Amino acid sequence: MNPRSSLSSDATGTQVLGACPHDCPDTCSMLTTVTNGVAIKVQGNPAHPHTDGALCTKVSRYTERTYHPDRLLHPLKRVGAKGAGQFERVSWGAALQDIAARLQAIASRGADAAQAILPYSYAGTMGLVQGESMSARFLHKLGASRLDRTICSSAGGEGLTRTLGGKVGMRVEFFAESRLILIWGSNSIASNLHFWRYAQIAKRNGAKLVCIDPRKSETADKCHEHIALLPGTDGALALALMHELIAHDWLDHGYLAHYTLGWGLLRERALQWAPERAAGVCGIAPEQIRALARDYGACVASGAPAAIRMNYGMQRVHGGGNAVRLIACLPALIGAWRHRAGGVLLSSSGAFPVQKAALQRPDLLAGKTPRTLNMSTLGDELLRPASAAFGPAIEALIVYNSNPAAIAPESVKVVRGLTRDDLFTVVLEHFQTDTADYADYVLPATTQLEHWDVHSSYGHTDALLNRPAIEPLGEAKPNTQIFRELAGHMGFTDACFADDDAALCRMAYGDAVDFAELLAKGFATLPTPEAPFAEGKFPTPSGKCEFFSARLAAQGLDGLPDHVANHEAFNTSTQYPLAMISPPARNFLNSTFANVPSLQEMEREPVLEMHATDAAARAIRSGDIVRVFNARGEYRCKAKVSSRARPGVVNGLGVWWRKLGLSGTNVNQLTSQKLTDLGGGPTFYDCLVQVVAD
Ligand SMILES: Nc1nc2c(c(=O)[nH]1)N[C@H]1C(S)=C(S)[C@@H](COP(=O)(O)OP(=O)(O)OC[C@H]3O[C@@H](n4cnc5c(=O)[nH]c(N)nc54)[C@H](O)[C@@H]3O)O[C@H]1N2
Ligand SMILES: Nc1nc2c(c(=O)[nH]1)N[C@H]1C(S)=C(S)[C@@H](COP(=O)(O)OP(=O)(O)OC[C@H]3O[C@@H](n4cnc5c(=O)[nH]c(N)nc54)[C@H](O)[C@@H]3O)O[C@H]1N2
Ligand SMILES: [Mo]
Repeated sequence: MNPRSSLSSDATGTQVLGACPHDCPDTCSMLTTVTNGVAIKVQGNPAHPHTDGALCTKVSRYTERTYHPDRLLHPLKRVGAKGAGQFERVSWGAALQDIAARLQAIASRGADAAQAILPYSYAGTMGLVQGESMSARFLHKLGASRLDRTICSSAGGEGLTRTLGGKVGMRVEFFAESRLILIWGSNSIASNLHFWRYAQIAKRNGAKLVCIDPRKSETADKCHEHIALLPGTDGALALALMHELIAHDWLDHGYLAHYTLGWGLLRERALQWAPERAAGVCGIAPEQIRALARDYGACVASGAPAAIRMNYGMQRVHGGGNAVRLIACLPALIGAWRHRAGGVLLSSSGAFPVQKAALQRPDLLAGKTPRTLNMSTLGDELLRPASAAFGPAIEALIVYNSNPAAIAPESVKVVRGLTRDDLFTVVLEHFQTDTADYADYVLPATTQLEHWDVHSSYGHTDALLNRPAIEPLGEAKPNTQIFRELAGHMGFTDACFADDDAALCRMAYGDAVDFAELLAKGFATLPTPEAPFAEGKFPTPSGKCEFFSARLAAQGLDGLPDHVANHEAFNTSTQYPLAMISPPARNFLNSTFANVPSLQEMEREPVLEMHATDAAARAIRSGDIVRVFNARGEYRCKAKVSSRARPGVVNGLGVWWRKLGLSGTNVNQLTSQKLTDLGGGPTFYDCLVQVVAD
């Protein structure tokens, strides 16, 4: 394949077709302009309907990030103490030889000994090839511990799957035709901009937009209504909405009878949730609940399509899985699915025919069944001693596409684990992140402008291809190549370790997507139905929308969804009387871009948004340095007295690199490793704190 098959070439340069690699529902089609081998500009592809020629502010700085003076360009070996960040340059050969020898020494101790090696990766790139392909083959062959990749979406994913049957829902473009849009736990303007474009078309055509979010976000500013509920109370709100729909008979009885399972049971439960009861739990006025139910219920009589855009913000709490189940039930009550512009969308990723086994080759396990560890409890896992139940203590950690020191909960324990002198840590990175500071070896990886990849999306239903636009910088190599060469040093001779990236790109979808189309256009639209559940046909075991899940009941769990209170439920009379949420800062992507000067300038510094009454009660003014603390740790940052915060809730916008913060910490110094009700997810937004002036 010719990498730089040019769209157009003229005096200003060649344009190369690519895909934005970041963890975002939008998965934009990207054009990179290259002059004399240098990428001078990235822009949104005007030919891709969802991207519509526009990138977000942060990704429009992708060349600034790629050519950042701090880019890692050579392999590095630790020479100072763990975490001191002192390294010396070494050759690739020496680094890989030594890493292979260290891993071999662990693996050769016995049958299951390689379980002492743990990979840690997430979606630094969402690419199917630079994500889990060659890396997974390597780890399978090695017999390393497996990683349960729960850090973002597993509670919601499980809730959605138990109710609708998969990570499926409305097609995003049809939100433009909706008449009522509930934006639920999503700051779309910051984190799903290309959905927001469709919502704005609907708004201009007279649709009503309602934002359900504890924070008065940039998106809440632009909606007609904002319901500022307490974090982790969405399930109670959804139940009270059902209560009102039932009480006023704003129901599509035909839809309920034909296409749902367990209505009688759900009805009984919802009738226990009068608006007054839910309002007490949610910290809002009962009238707000009644008004929302009226708007939603009115769509039954009028036939107007009502749509819900959930995002993962609302499932980072104890009851996140159940809350998603309850919200995913709502469209069936009013028959919203009958219309292509009605229903719900949390994730569209289930629509993609990814050939996971071909990419990842689980057959290389050859009968081995290594344990699986949850990435959301990394701190505990790193500190756990060997035992019969756990198996060997973790002795080696291989990190790629992730920055766990910054993004994993309860960083005090994560950092204590990473500091262990008897832990051997390898980090594949673009930059010397907080995590890379604790590495024994840091290996320079290529960026999206320097490698091949294929992408799916969790916000639309187009597959994308990324071509390399420029040669790798310095000695950087794609993740795939690093694992390929490491396999060689380990003496792994299976033919699949010789597959090149072009071959992996073709394998990602096999025959299910026309690869020639991907090569020519950069994207290919999947053939998905316009109104997927207009006549039921849910991909659940029963084929119906499952209010009652026999599969969950069989696991001994509640077959019906319910409101599940936070682990750290809001209570003003406790030692930690404020609930802290830590949603993304608009110009960062998780911890990525936190070191890019032009974006840092926009976000300025880590802040904690506080409501005026909470600030006044503590004699805190905007600009004061505050200590935010709980039993797990302490974090210092600047207070910002702001109407974006509701009383009782403080917003610590994330995720900053620890070393760029005031005392070398960030918000995850305070978050806990407690897990969600379903899916074993993290509970970043279920976190009580106290705040005092420093
Ligand atoms: N600019 C930017 N875009 C991003 C990201 C980023 O870091 N920056 N992250 C990407 C990633 S990894 C993901 S997973 C996606 C989705 O990312 P999400 O983290 O879901 O981000 P948002 O869509 O902004 O939704 C977060 C919103 O949920 C609100 N929220 C917090 N707790 C609750 C709650 O209990 N109930 C309700 N109803 N709302 C709550 C927050 O105040 C916030 O406004 O976005 C991606 N896009
Ligand atoms: N307090 C709090 N914590 C959170 C969240 C929150 O809202 N609040 N959000 C959570 C969520 S939703 C998520 S998804 C996680 C995200 O956590 P992570 O997946 O760790 O995401 P990032 O922090 O963006 O770190 C990704 C790293 O991958 C690197 N990278 C990118 N591309 C490549 C590549 O091709 N090769 C290699 N080797 N490296 C690459 C980047 O340089 C970057 O340092 O964070 C979670 N943590
Ligand atoms: Mo995420």
